[in-house]
Amino acid sequence: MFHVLLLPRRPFHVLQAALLFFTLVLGSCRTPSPTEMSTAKPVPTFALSSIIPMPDSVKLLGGSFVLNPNANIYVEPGTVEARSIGQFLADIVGRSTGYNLQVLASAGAPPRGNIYLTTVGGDPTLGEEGYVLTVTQDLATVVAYQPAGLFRGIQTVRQLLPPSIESSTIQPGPWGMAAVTIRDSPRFVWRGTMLDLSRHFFGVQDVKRYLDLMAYYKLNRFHLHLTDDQGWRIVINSWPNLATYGGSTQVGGATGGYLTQAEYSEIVAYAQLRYITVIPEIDVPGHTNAALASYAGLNCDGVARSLYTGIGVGFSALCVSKETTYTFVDDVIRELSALTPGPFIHIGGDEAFATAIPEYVRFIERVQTIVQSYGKQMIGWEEIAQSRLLYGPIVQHWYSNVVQGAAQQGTKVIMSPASKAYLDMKYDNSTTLGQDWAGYIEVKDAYTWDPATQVSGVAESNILGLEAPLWTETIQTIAEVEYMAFPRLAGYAEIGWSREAGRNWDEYKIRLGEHGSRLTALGVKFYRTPEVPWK
Ligand code: TNX
Repeated sequence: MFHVLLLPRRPFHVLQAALLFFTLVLGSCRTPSPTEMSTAKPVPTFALSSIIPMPDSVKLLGGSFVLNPNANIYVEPGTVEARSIGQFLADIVGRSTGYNLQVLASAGAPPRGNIYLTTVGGDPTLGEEGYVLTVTQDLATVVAYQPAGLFRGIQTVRQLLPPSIESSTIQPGPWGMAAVTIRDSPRFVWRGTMLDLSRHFFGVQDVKRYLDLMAYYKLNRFHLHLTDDQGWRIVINSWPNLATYGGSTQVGGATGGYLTQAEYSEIVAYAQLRYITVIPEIDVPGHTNAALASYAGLNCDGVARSLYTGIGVGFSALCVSKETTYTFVDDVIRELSALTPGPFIHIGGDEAFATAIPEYVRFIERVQTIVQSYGKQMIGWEEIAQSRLLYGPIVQHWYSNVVQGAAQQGTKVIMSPASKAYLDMKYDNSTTLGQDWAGYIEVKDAYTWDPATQVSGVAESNILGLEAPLWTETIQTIAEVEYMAFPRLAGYAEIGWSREAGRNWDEYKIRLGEHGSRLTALGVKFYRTPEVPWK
């Protein structure tokens, strides 16, 4: 049996749908080739049915590669990053297969039966994250221009293997992959999610778990909402009370917590190994009650506020007319910039209802010079577009059309429309967690929109990509984070990565259904929407 599928870059039409069906249904129970006849059971293979986000082009070659107990992973000699990417794959595959895969060096193609990761011959036109994955009966090879592309490519390798490859305990094989050629690169450079550590605190282990799940879907931006009215979650050495006092509670009044600078750095390093950039957010001038409680001098009346454990917004404000406020902002941004290798600092700027608009505008204009002075690119929620923005900032859309003007003047936009991309919105009226002020967001609603047509006047060329924020007023545990994020986050990942013209809910929901068993193997207790035929 021999299928050739080239997807998508062009509308998904009936013929492709028929071919896909043929592949999905028959691809996993095809006639064994003569060489496989000797094995006891046929090797199941997964191809198009199992990859999220959908790659740019997939060509099924017929036949399969079987990972055997003596398989290893080969990389070019002397490539430190490729070696650590190989180890990442070896660890995952090793846990479920029980095989002891070694990462070995090989100049040129290794012996048959192995996995090969190389940047030699990588195609620069596929960009930093693009890759070509070729699976034949002999070898599984990922070639990429940059290590980031190798890392994205091995996520596809994981998804070509059976779902039980994700299990943390040894599973029965066989471990087959469909023979295939995949050429792949992302549509958008910004494919992110945000976690709110302030309303409820999540520590290093929880954050790492979230990063692992992001990586599986090829996401590359992790926005950490580190401060808000309910808690300040990162140590700032020059203002120590922020964390120790301002971080002591959370929504509902339970004990809060904070990241030490070493823990923050540990998160950044863990993200880096997954080719994910961390964007720290310090939300100013509103959403600052925790800071106003920690230091009386940040208040215009010089009186420290009480700690806040409710879920209201818009009531707090730094005293924008006091010089102390700018010393504070400068110190915080200086320390955060030094800890953050990524080029971005997010300064919040949303819902500053307790600051008069002209003062807000001036405040943001001054803060941008502080961010600039530490060599970082400023990001802010869409409200900052009211200010005269210099130095090429990035504006994050969430609710209004205020970004239109800025976009038309060349400011880049991240799309996080609350009614489509807020992971804290309930799925439907039976969801017990979450909020509903922006509406319910069922899994289909989360998938069926396009960032490039969401706000009129904000076109594809104005957009860096999308980000799905998870606000945690109602979310207390990592299991609850996972329930709200999955399966919607897989859909956002596909919106960010795959070509719009090839996206189609009826086709996607089949692949998502197949990911039910993958998410289960990963230990994710996701929302089993009735819209999807789960496996
Ligand atoms: C609006 S979106 C907020 C957050 C809340 C969220 C709850 C944005 C920039 N601000 O402070 O947590 O709604 O859904």
